[in-house]
Amino acid sequence: MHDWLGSRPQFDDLKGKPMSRSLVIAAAQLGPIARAESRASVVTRMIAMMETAKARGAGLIVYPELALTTFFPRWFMEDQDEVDTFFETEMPSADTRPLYEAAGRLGLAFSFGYAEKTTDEAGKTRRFNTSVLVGADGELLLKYRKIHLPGHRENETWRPFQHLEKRYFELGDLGFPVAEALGGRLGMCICNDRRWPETFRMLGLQKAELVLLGYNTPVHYPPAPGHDHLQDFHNHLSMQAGAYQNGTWVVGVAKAGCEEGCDLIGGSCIIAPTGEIVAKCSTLGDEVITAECDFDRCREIQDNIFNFAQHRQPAQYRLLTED
Ligand code: ING
Repeated sequence: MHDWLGSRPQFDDLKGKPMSRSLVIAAAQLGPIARAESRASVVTRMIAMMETAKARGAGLIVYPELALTTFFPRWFMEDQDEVDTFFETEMPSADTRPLYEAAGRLGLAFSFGYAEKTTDEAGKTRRFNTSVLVGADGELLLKYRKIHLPGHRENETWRPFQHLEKRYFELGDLGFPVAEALGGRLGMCICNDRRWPETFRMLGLQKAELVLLGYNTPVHYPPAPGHDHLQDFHNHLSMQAGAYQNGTWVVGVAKAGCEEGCDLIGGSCIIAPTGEIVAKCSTLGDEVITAECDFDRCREIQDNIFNFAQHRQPAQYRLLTED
């Protein structure tokens, strides 16, 4: 019997680090949010899922993109005041403070997406599709603003529903940050970002060990209706590839179900650095799944098949970053 343990090059020496950098992660898929549903009602649903996640030993819970309201880019709205009713001007706010308080009571870090309206240092109003990672103590650990904004800017009446993210949000201006948090190196992206290999590689080049993302993905894609039956496949294909090709855990969380007449895919899942789905939602409603994620398993990929220092050839990829 070959002594594999003796002969195999040992992964990184973890001297001085905790024996195992494992974290139980909960993916908290949200079912539909009606246009008229209050933020307080959604927060109540989110807190109920925090309780469930805690009962299963989770230390982190991940919610979808734009988790506080219905997916409003599906409608053309000319009145900016009406559009702004879907945005948050402060975080936490009176509506979301209960979420922060519950996280503190339960000792849970949490991540969620929301529409951010802010004022920059020049006093200009800015609007982003944003996600945050918050520690159990309420500390902002990481913030990301969506870079790949899909859809279009004008009302395209041929469509059964719109997808006006290019109209309502600006290009994210924070890059693809990675933070040391919860015992690992964490990054975030949002929805359409997951379809672009550049997103995961930008995080992988910073040695991300966990990528958190939320999504609102309609089953029907008006420009290519022949692909509607492939939405679940493309969802997992994108995230599994991103995980494997960069040796990182990926948690992808849906806003799911029939929301204001628009069917959104579910399929929320937790994916290992090998690309394997280790936990997956099986409904289109509010559903919590959990998995124990060992950050050290990233070494199996990052130290070998995708050891960038040994095998990657950036001088050959110049085309990738040309405009
Ligand atoms: N939603 C969709 C997504 O990228 C989309 C938009 C759907 C693009 C289907 C292509 C095909 O999952 C968001 N919010 O980006």
